[in-house]
Amino acid sequence: MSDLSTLVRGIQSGGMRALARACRLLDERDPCSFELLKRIFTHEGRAYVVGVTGTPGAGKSTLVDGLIRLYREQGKRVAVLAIDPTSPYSGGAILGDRIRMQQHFTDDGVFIRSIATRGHLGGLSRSTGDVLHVLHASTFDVVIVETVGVGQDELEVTQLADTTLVVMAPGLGDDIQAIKAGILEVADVFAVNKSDRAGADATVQDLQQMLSLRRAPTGVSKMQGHTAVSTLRQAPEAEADEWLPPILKTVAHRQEGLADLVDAFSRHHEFLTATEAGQAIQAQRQVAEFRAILYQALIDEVDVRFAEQVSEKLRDIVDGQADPYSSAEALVRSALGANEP
Ligand SMILES: Nc1nc2c(ncn2[C@@H]2O[C@H](COP(=O)(O)OP(=O)(O)O)[C@@H](O)[C@H]2O)c(=O)[nH]1
Ligand SMILES: [Mg+2]
Repeated sequence: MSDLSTLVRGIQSGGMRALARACRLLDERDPCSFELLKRIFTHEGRAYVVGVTGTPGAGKSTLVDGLIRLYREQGKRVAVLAIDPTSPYSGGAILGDRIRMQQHFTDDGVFIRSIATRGHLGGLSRSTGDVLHVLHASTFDVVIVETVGVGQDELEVTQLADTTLVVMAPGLGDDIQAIKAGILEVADVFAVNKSDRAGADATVQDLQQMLSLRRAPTGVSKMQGHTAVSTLRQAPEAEADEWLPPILKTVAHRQEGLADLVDAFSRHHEFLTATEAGQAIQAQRQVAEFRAILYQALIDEVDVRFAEQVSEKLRDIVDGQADPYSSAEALVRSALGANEP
């Protein structure tokens, strides 16, 4: 397939049209997308992936906008995946109009793509993962994945990131709920955005307290005197092989605190690559990703090769001739029995 080879070369050389086309193939679950993913997969030169999540209105998109600017000033090539298709980026809200989006960012060092949350039926993180591999194969230094809110889907998507930034803001009132939704567990760095507003310090304190409670069973003594707020270093109480999420104050639209954020990202990236604990986290992510890819491949194969048998079984179940458990067991046996590894 020379067409596919052209596409692969286009992706590898960072061609925007090739990237857009690859994303479209993945979106549509085109039959050649698996082949494409096989061909472009790379262990080398992967982009560093930052996931950005947090309550709607906290300022995620504004922050992402500022981060793009900062990384571009450093000469880095940046890709942004907006899981929320309504995310407004500077120059106007783009609502899925990718052509217009690209024109707003006339900068050819920036690639932006929205991933529709609808129609993915729980496969959102898988399809986001596939797009990430296309970006890894391309020329980007950094990929930022912004989610719409803090639902289960979003939390799953952030697990694809090297570093997860959780954005909070004072006065939203639902920060505590967000924390309860499991966000504390996924956060590697916290930003208390809108620090130009009253209540920012209270939000920081709430977060600190939450973090110390979580750590209480194993690390009470280490948390004493823990003041990670706005410090550039990792908390000195942290053990060498442990990451304590720093809490940084930001004012996104004024670019305040963003350099410190990027600095915290670098330190977390370093933690992931240079410590045993970090490497274990990465290995665990590879396991999870492989399982997801394997299961999806099995499902796809069964859907294609056993469509008829599946309908037959289904008819028997509906007619009261068979139970779903025996039917599933029989199908799995006949599907796998043919070529046992
Ligand atoms: N006062 C203040 N407003 C901000 C700040 N960051 C973002 N905003 C505003 O907050 C609103 C929501 O921002 P947005 O980035 O769309 O939030 P998202 O829903 O989390 O992506 C917008 O009107 C922003 O201009 C900030 O640091 N301070
Ligand atoms: Mg947004």
